[in-house]
Amino acid sequence: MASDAAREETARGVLTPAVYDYFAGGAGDERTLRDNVAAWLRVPLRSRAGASCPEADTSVELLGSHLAAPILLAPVAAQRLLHPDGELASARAAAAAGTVFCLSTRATADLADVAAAGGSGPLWFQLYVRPERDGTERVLRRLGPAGYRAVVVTADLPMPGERDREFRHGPIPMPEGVGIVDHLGSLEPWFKPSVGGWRATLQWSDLGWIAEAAGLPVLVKGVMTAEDASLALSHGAAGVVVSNHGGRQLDGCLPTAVVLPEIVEAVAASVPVLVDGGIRTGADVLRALALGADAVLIGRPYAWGLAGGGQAGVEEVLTELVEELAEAMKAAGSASVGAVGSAVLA
Ligand code: FNR
Ligand code: LAC
Repeated sequence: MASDAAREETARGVLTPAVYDYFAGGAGDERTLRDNVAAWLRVPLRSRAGASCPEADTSVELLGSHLAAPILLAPVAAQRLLHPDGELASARAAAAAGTVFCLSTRATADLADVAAAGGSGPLWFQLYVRPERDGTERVLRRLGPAGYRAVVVTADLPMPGERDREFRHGPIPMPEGVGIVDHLGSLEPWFKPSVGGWRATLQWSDLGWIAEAAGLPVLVKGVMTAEDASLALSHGAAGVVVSNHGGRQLDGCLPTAVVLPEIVEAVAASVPVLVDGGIRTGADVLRALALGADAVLIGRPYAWGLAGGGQAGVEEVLTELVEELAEAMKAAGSASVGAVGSAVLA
């Protein structure tokens, strides 16, 4: 979006350097972080005469939910470092915009409080598997009764990547009364992004008991190859999220725009394929749809909106992106999301 850079600058002005670097940074020398954004621009679009498509409907059905647009809020940790309302504001903004808020395991608000704030809006929960299965199962069993509709298992963070920009600051102190929750009643008053603590030994076979404990569809996030997409499917995944964690894990790995087509080819006929990483404009969303994605997620763009303007700031980001997507669809001659196909691409 045209104002993404401006929002980032505003956020930078209100955040401490440690918090800004945590949200903005990536792994290594941040090649993948930069390339995620640049790669979408290398996917050329074909524009059609305007009169051929005067209106565009951005709405979609995704895993049983009707969404106003295929643009979801990605799981982003520790949102009260950005704004006092943190995840509650993001959940409200997503509900107002008619889309999904995916809550991180490493949140600063309990999953039930986020569900209460989000009202009837569709909520998903991102799972980091704790070292002990019992604690993970107890969290998973809370999701259905609280109103969550899907679990997103993040598979690309057995331990944090080499994030120099982030790690040089050390643990980040939380504001008074705020902490990282464990969704089981306790709080951690420091945010230690560099501490793993999650099960480095997550196995494909774990998807089975995760789905059973939650009683919800399970998506696997962090899929970057056709092989892993097929493995996820054969272990019962209801969808995959093509993601390199916003360039925060393996620096030098391919941008998501480049690997998306092979994953679409492998599994999109069977399950939804979502993608995130570097999506900044409605035209980027159109590119992802044309390459075969069912929906996209955004991370940093809404983090900057939250930092600068709370719930209204996140709503503004979503409204702008949906408007841009509608304009891009019309310019490319696609009246509906279902009509977006490879003919949109040059
Ligand atoms: C993330 N991401 C992330 N993913 C996840 O599964 N669980 C999490 O807790 C977090 N936390 C997190 C914190 C911060 C500060 C960032 C920037 C990212 C990754 C996120 O869901 C998503 O994959 C990327 O942010 C997408 O890339 P863009 O849109 O930020 O370029
Ligand atoms: C991160 C973790 C928390 O990217 O997902 O910082």
